[in-house]
Amino acid sequence: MSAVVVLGTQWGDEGKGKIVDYLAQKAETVVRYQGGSNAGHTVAVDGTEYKLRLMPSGILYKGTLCVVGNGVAFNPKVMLQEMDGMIEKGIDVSGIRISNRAHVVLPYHCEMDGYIEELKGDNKVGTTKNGIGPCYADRDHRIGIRVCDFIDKEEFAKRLKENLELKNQEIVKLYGKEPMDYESMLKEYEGYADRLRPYVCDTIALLHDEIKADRKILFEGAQATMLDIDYGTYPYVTASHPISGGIGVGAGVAPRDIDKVVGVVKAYCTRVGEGPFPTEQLNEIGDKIRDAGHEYGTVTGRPRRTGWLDACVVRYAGMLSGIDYMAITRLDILDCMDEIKMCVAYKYKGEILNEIPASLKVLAEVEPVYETFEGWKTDISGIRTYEELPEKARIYLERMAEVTGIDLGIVSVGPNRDQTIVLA
Ligand code: 2SA
Ligand code: GDP
Ligand code: MG
Repeated sequence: MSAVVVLGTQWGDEGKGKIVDYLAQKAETVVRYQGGSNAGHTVAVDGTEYKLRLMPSGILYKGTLCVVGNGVAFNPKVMLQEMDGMIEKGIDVSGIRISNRAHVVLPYHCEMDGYIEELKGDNKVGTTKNGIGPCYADRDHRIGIRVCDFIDKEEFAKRLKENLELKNQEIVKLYGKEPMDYESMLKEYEGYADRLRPYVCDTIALLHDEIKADRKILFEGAQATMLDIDYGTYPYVTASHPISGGIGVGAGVAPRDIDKVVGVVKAYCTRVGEGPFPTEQLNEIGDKIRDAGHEYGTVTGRPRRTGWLDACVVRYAGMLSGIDYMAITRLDILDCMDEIKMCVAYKYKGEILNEIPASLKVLAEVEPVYETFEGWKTDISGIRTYEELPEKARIYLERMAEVTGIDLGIVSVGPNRDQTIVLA
């Protein structure tokens, strides 16, 4: 087994960072293939928490290659802040490789992300304002600036000038805001380019060499299936493809070279930002889960919306990404619950639905069909084998596997590396 994918099955923040870090012990290369600094992956090692945004979660193992693929919306400023933070903590960053084909997030993307949201008013997506949508939109309009152009001094100066002239028209005329200054932006970003140049390469060729050499590669999904631009709850989605299919376009690696897909499933469900969430609990249960789980955005600090596990969504994720097994995280957060519910089907106008509705109008009206489980009401964070888990917890997990049709592979009972149960 040489290429493994780890991705989110819900609306993000499932604990992908922890699972990637756990599996990265055996990996030689960890690759990000989509998203950008909107991601907030938390890894806890020996009591220290690392919050990673653009940096692949393999960085904490010495000697691991950490690849930022061509599908990533690459923010040089955030990358350098993260690198500096790592260096300060004594972590080696020499394994970072940045794709020369990735699109660069520039300050006007972040500004415009905010302006567009403002203009949308009540219809806003609830973005992280990291410029992700505007950066990918420029790629699709074929005016984006790629890393290969960014590190080419002459080319960058020229392209930034052309782009900023265009963007300033939009900023002033459409959004009624102040134009942005070319000279200072050029100076600042030329400085970033100078520092990042040594890390830039053709990551497609690099990954193909790795595959040929049968080296162990881990692909790290950011955001999650229900935030996929095509398969998620559009338009309340991000602008990339977190599903396993995103690897083809975001890293240049063909489907046949993927050996295993791991779907990370939070034992309950959260969402940050706007959009439908059928199992949301806008009540004291939701508050209890948020408090127990400290559910606040890693990047923005926003309180996350909380609710019961939606097995329909996880089953859908399994289908879309070909998930081989689930890594269930944060089971320990449910320790305090008297009873736990799981949505096993959707009802719409009295009928059971067989698929996730494309129409948000329908999705907003579906009625979750719940099964209720007794809570185990005991601290499971110190348990290290599946057999030792309370029977009530095992019943819940096994029903999850049954309804989703996906095997259990890992159960996580705490943020630390050792709080991980691997099923035989
Ligand atoms: P964007 O910024 O354009 O990608 O936002 C579009 C939608 O995607 C959601 N989104 C996320 N959802 C959960 N977690 C994310 N990362 C951070 C975290 C978020 C944070 O780890 O907590 O700090 O708030 C993430 N990134 C994007 C976003 O909420 C919009 O619904
Ligand atoms: P990601 O974006 O999917 O990587 O998830 P986040 O890092 O945004 O949020 C997950 C949070 O849960 C982080 O603070 C992790 O350290 C933490 N975490 C991961 N797995 C577990 C677990 O099994 N139990 C507990 N209590 N925390 C966990
Ligand atoms: Mg997160």
